Amino acid sequence: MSTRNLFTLVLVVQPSRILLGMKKRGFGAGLWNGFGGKVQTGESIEEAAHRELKEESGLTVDTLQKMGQITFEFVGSPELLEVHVFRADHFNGEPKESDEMRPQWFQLDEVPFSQMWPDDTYWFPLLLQKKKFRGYFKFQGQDTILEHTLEEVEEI
Ligand code: 8OG
Repeated sequence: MSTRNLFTLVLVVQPSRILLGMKKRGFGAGLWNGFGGKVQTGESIEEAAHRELKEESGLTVDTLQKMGQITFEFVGSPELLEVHVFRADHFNGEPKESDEMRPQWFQLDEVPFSQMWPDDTYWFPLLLQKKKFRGYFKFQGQDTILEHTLEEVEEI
């Protein structure tokens, strides 16, 4: 039996730039990513997305758009990660460094894919075009994708 762990990921996108954070510790350390983490017992996925965004970037948002759902399998691990991806086009506050993340704006044509999770190359373009998607990636370690599927969907 495999267990499923729910995670959130929020990308703050403006007309010409995107906010990413350099992950300072833990899973994905050394990589640029959106803001997110594990959904806790008793909270909804969307509540978790707001909470993690605030904790890691200092920002709050009024509206999160559901953009995608990605399932990750890591060879040798019985756990599946189910990551719920959101996009926010407006935010309140100023990006602020946290224990976990150092935020930085990137121009949309300068997204640092070589320092991001390798699957991001596949689905980021959809997110930036406001296309909804569903994906599956099978990893060997943190660098190698053995298999993947990715489809655009009407509703997520
Ligand atoms: O709580 P923690 O920071 O460890 O949560 C992991 C975060 O990383 C969470 O926001 C989900 C996100 N994440 C993965 N895998 C991948 C991935 O392959 N690409 C991106 N962009 N984010 C990922 O867990």
